[in-house]
Amino acid sequence: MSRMKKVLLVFLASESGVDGARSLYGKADSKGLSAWFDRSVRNMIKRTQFAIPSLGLMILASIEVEGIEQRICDLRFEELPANEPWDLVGISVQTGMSAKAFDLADTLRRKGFRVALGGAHATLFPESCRPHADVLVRGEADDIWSSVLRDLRDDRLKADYAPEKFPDLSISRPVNTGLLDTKRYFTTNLVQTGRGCPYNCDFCTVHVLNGNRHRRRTVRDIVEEVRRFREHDDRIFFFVDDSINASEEYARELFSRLIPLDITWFGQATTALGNQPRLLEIFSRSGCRALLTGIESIEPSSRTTHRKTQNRPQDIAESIVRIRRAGISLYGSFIYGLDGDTLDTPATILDFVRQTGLDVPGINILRPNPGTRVFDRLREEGRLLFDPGDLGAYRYTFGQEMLYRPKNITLPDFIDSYSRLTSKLFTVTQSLRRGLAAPNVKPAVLLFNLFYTHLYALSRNDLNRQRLTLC
Ligand code: B12
Ligand code: SF4
Repeated sequence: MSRMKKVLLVFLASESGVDGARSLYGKADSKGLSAWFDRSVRNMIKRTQFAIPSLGLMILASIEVEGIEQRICDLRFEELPANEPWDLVGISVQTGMSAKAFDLADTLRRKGFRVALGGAHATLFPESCRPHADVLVRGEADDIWSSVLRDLRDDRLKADYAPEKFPDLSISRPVNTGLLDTKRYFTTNLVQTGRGCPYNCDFCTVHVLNGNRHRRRTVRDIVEEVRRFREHDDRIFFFVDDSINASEEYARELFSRLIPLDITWFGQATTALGNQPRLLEIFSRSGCRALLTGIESIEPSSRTTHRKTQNRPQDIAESIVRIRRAGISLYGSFIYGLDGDTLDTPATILDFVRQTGLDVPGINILRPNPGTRVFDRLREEGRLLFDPGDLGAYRYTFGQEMLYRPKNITLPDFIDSYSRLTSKLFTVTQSLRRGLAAPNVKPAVLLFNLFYTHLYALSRNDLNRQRLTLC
């Protein structure tokens, strides 16, 4: 009988950002007390806040094919076990980390391993992946991965795999969280109820990657999954959906059925939730403790230009107040630097944060990610700061680098105003105040704010370094 074939599924750490921000100028590698402090905070941020496994790789690793054995390697926590005889190494590639993924793929191939590339970047830019891969998998791989595994087993691997259509999510595909080292993560309870988004925000790729139609799993399947996951890990659940309240009726049914299970959970929702009182009450009763919401902009002209047209701006503030009143803490994510923004925008954001009492305000700089409409438009307008053909240059950082020229504000003014905004919002005193005022999970809100105080200081330093080269 032929031997079991071994497959390793690899998740990369991002250079900077949620996996632990570090200076783009290498300060963390220097010696001394401040470098030690930066490294310690970085590790704490990684461990306490974003240490969650990749659901995509959990799904793939749970697919059972006779003759194949799969393992997940999370490079945020472990070295790649290159001394073992892997028959195929699958790497999940995101655009901002594509350069790093390609380096790893090239090194592994030089050592004689076969490499499969998949994930968001392989779907959006297959041609850029091809020179670095033996096998290229485009799209959502829930079904097609079993074909890859069977072909590997039968020695007939092809160079290209792509599903003909999006997977039907109403089919049950049990995920096995037992494959993970639970202790590494603050939770392994990641659940996705649906995919696809009917909106077309021009800075986002979700509607491109997962389609414009919202596909949903069955409520029964999810309730069973929650029960099963809980046997293995009784910590908090994270619903990774981009907007968990996208379909009110569906969400009402699902979370009503979860009430008796007595879990606690957090997720991502639109502020429309504030106008869905019955759902809000069900969320609260089913154990929702915190939500992330993409406010993006409160400048009407920016919202229209970037096609963020759902939810009227005037309703957003009232919605936030209602959600917080229901006992749910809110992380509100803004983007500064949109095309309708001016030097008055930071003051509007500050007022809005004060007025609504947002628990964690996340202030992002517009990031034109390759594959988005805004990237194409800024390229046409000659406003990108790096070679648009060099996709790897558009790396992910924590607000540490300008990638484009804002429309109405010069680069130096933009960097100054962004820096002033984040230094006003994030201080130790403000963090304590927000932590104490949070309607729920006060220690987590406090920690988030304190970490952001550190991260935005790093962002200011790096932006000011970049400014010297730009102006
Ligand atoms: C939860 C989440 C996180 C979590 C968990 C990390 C993670 N990557 O799983 C946290 C908060 C940590 C996070 C961090 C980041 N994230 Co994030 N995240 C998400 C979110 C909301 C859901 C991810 C998810 O679980 N999806 C469900 C699974 C089933 O889908 P999937 O991961 O895409 O996997 C499927 C396919 O892509 C494919 N596949 C994936 N990998 C592989 C590998 C192989 C070998 C194969 C064959 C197939 C394959 O098959 C899977 C099953 O169908 C998505 C948005 C979204 N709707 O997907 C953004 C998203 C993935 N994140 C994104 C970004 C930018 C980031 C950060 C870089 C942010 C930052 N500035 O630091 C970091 C990167 C951290 C890291 N090391 O990856 C972008 C990626 C964009 C892009 N074009 O590459 C997305 C798409 C959001 C967006 N709106 O643009 N994220
Ligand atoms: S930002 Fe949110 S609402 Fe807009 S397209 Fe992306 S997932 Fe949909």
